[in-house]
Amino acid sequence: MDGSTFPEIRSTCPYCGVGCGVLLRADGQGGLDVRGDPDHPANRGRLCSKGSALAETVGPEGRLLTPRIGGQQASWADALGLVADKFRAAIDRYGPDSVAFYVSGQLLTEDYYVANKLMKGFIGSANIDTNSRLCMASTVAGHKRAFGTDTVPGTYEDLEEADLVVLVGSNLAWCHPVLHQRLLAAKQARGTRIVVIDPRRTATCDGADMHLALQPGSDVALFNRLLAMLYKGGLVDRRFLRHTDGFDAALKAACADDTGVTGLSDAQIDAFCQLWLKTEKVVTVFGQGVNQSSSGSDKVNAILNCHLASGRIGKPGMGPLSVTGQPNAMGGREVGGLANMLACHLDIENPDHRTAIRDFWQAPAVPDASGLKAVDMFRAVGDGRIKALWIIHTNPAVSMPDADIVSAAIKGCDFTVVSDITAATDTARLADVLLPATAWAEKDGTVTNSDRTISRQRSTLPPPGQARPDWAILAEVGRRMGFARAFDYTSPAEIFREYARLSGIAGRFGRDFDISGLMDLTDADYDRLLPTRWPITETRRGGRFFGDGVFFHGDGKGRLIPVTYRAPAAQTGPRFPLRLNTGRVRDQWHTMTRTGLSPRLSAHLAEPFLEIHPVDASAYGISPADLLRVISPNGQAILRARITDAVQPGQVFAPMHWTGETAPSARIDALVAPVVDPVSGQPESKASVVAVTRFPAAWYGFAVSGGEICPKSAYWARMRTYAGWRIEMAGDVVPHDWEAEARRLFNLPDAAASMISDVAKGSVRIAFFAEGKLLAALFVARKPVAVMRDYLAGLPAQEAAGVLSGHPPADVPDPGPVLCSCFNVGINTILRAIEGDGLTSVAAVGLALQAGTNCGSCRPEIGALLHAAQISEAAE
Ligand SMILES: Nc1nc2c(c(=O)[nH]1)N[C@H]1C(S)=C(S)[C@@H](COP(=O)(O)OP(=O)(O)OC[C@H]3O[C@@H](n4cnc5c(=O)[nH]c(N)nc54)[C@H](O)[C@@H]3O)O[C@H]1N2
Ligand SMILES: Nc1nc2c(c(=O)[nH]1)N[C@H]1C(S)=C(S)[C@@H](COP(=O)(O)OP(=O)(O)OC[C@H]3O[C@@H](n4cnc5c(=O)[nH]c(N)nc54)[C@H](O)[C@@H]3O)O[C@H]1N2
Ligand code: SF4
Ligand SMILES: [Mo]
Repeated sequence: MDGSTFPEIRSTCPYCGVGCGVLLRADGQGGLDVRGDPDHPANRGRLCSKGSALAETVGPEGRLLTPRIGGQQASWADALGLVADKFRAAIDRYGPDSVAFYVSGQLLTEDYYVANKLMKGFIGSANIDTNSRLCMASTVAGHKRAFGTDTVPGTYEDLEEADLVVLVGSNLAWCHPVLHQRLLAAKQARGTRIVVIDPRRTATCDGADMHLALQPGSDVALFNRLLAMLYKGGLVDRRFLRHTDGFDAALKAACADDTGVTGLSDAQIDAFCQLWLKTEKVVTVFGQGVNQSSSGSDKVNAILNCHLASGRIGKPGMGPLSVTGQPNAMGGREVGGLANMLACHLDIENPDHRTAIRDFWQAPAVPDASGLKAVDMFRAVGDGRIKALWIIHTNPAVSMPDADIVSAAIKGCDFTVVSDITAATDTARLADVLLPATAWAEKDGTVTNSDRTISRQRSTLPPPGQARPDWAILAEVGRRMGFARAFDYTSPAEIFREYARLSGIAGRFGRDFDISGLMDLTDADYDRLLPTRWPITETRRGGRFFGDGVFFHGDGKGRLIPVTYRAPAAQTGPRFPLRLNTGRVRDQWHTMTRTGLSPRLSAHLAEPFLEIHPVDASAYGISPADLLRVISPNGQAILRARITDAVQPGQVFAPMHWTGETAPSARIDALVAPVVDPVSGQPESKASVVAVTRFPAAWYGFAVSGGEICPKSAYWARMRTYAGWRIEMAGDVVPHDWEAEARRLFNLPDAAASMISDVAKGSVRIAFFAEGKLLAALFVARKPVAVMRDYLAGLPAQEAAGVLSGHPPADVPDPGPVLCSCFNVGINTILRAIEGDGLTSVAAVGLALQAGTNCGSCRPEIGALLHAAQISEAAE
């Protein structure tokens, strides 16, 4: 069939919580055309670099195609029979709390609903927790303390109506790029002021008016000062405060707090507070710099206190806005995916809520106490209390703090099931049973984004192999465990209707989450469902919360919570002098199982790294591109040094994305201590303590290859390219025969080789050819290898006679690392245009090179290059 005859299907991007609409068209050969949906309210046609590259991630590569038991291919009947038997046996022998599910904010609502119903209603335990514990738990706890429910008061439109937007612990430019573009467009249109509060200078700072590089963990003290200033400035909204309790106590705590801990000058703090005070329409956006902290819930409430005290909440252009990470982090919270919640924002501690749920599900048992939260759950796996564990749609062997201990716990568990789309992940390698799930483009269901908008994901591609949707796998296990009627679902629409009906009951308890207006959707209605913001009832649709002063605590009032600064749990000292911050890069998604398949996305930052300040680098004798050994009390890593003043002295930053599959010595969570916020149970992923030394490499290597590379060295990190792979390596022992080593590395025992070596310099260069075309090339040196990587990465399968020089022929300029991944434009190309043609604006760079003109995700980085060029010109 001609590709153009396939219909265009509306769906939602499977990455971040912005929840952009996409239009998908199957190309008839297993591939997909993807464009932004101009009618989706979240993005109105825009996509970021990750969304634009979705088509490169849907192929068959790496997919898990059949169930496996003990590594051997198995039938669905055998695999599911075994799962049901093992869970049943553990429950019968050790009780319902001896089993656990660890699930994900990337599950669709329908998948999530079934998992939660099976565990909390039918197995009768609350031991279901989710990776949202590592992500949104502090926000959930903060919202519940202040509002009585986990409610996001505002909407995305508030960003466009605000006059001041404060971004706290959020690298919006890289992590929610389309929302960031909406904000920058608003700035251009109406002069919105933007303040970034982040210990690190990020791409988000490039579009900001003010950057407060506070000390890690000190946000509470900063917002406490703001609360005190609101009071002193007479800006407390007394009328609104009548709808709340706790102002006096919160103010007292705030006034006693010490802003010295922020490391900011009084002038900086003053400038920020004055801006806040004099601007009525303020939105405070907060991300993981707030949540992933041992005082995360207090940080959230410190922010909410200021909005409540000034009455700036739930009105156009005003309010706190927690940006969710995963596409369905919100849906998971709504559905009760956390161990301390019931479905539809009902409370596990409330006997009436429990009874309502039990009656609705006709469930044998609903637990009356919270289950194990993620960190405690994996502890219980480790010490044998959990006998059977099912991990769905998440990769905890990489992403949990203390990842080495978590991996060992999973490995040691009596029985572990992993449902994934990818055959080889760090977690899948530890499973007893592997179950193949259908992936994003193959499945149907709904997700809720950061502003409560529910959107459909719609299947566009056929499932490969024997893959099945997550809800169907869960329901089948439910049936096999003896709950035939409760899990007799045949479609996601049916699950959604049941869920919408349950939310109506929650609504009658006065809960916020009520989508009962959707409970009578026919299958056809569900298929057609347009993006809709909840609540959705007979009397109410979407809108904002709390502007009217109505809250969800028993007395109908909101609460200000007294909070005071607490330092991060781990203290730096002589043994571990540096504070380790972790987070994300622009073009990779978490453990890279999908974005890592895209050559386009893999070209932006091709290696794991540690950002370290020049002052620390010189104190530790570190030069650019050195490899560093990074040690914490919990584990260690080897990372490439990036010397930059984007981080402060005494602080270092590393990305979270690399894994045993991509760079085994760079799994950063091996170093992160499993300390949590006492209220939310969320781990402190951003404030570990480490020591750094040079890794004493005897040799450094860089290689490109058209085929798989099988590295064994102490350090390696590999990435996809259009021509195959590229890899960085280093070792502490020099192989005695480099040609033999290279043949092994590339699995090319017989290929024709050409080689240059300079024994005195420790330099070796080997290339392998077949029929005049390059198969693979290896470059080795005693120092970090100086070759033009981005040029070499394109050479496999080309006639590349000059490859061993490591540089392009003189007339071909080196583009440098890719900055604009849509049009494949490198940094050097952009710099040459800025300098050579005297370009002074992002728009001019776009006109000259196209860079930044499609998805726009690289525009902040182009801005930074322009800025740096202007500074250096001024200095000349
Ligand atoms: N490209 C990309 N985008 C993503 C994802 C991805 O993997 N890749 N993942 C998605 C997910 S699940 C999530 S949760 C979001 C996360 O989105 P963000 O929260 O924006 O991302 P992070 O990089 O984790 O952290 C944000 C910032 O917090 C800062 N920070 C660290 N400590 C502190 C502190 O004490 N105070 C303050 N104020 N700031 C601090 C860090 O320096 C960092 O710049 O991104 C989503 N979007
Ligand atoms: N140090 C540090 N650690 C962190 C963070 C940090 O900032 N710093 N951030 C934390 C946060 S906020 C988050 S959200 C987590 C994310 O961490 P994870 O959830 O562990 O990371 P992902 O790579 O998104 O894992 C998703 C898995 O699901 C699989 N998958 C994809 N589609 C499907 C599907 O449809 N069905 C099924 N069954 N499987 C599928 C993928 O192949 C992959 O293995 O990491 C946390 N860990
Ligand atoms: S901002 Fe990017 S990653 Fe997030 S939903 Fe939109 S296209 Fe997907
Ligand atoms: Mo997240």
